[in-house]
Amino acid sequence: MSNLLSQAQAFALRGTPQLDFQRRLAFAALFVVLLLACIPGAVAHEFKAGDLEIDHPWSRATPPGAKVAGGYFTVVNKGRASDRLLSISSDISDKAELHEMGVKDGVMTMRPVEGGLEIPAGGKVALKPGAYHLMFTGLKRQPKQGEKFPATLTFEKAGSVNVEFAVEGIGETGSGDMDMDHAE
Ligand SMILES: [Cu+2]
Repeated sequence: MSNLLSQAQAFALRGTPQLDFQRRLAFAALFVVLLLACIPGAVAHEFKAGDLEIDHPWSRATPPGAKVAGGYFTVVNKGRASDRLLSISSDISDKAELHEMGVKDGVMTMRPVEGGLEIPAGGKVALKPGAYHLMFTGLKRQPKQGEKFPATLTFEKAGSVNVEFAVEGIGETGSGDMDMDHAE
């Protein structure tokens, strides 16, 4: 018995130097991958439509009874011509609008963007809280944290592309769209 134990110890000791730098690096990399996988939204997902790349569409969980939810993503235009985001649709809501934030009479307001949102050639546009964003209005159900819901984005040149919005935590940005006045 004690002989077996010492054999095991000897084996373990002999094994230790084999955990060389490369192997430690591999373990460290694996650890980082696992860590990222545990953080909601940290793993990016992207979609392509022609020269456009749509990075990490995400939304937020909403409180019970909420009628609107925001939608955010970044569009990168790798082409030589500008394009234009014209419309958005999703089964999760009656309508989806493109909004921009602005200050009117000292009050933050949101209003629909007229004529679509230009995505300049070689440029990128970020839809994010406090700036351009999508607003899913007339929610048919509440988006739940951790799920993904499908939506279709339609661009003037690149056409329609199906994407999935990853739903993140309810307090993901601090400044909620819910607090803002919607100018109709
Ligand atoms: Cu809005």
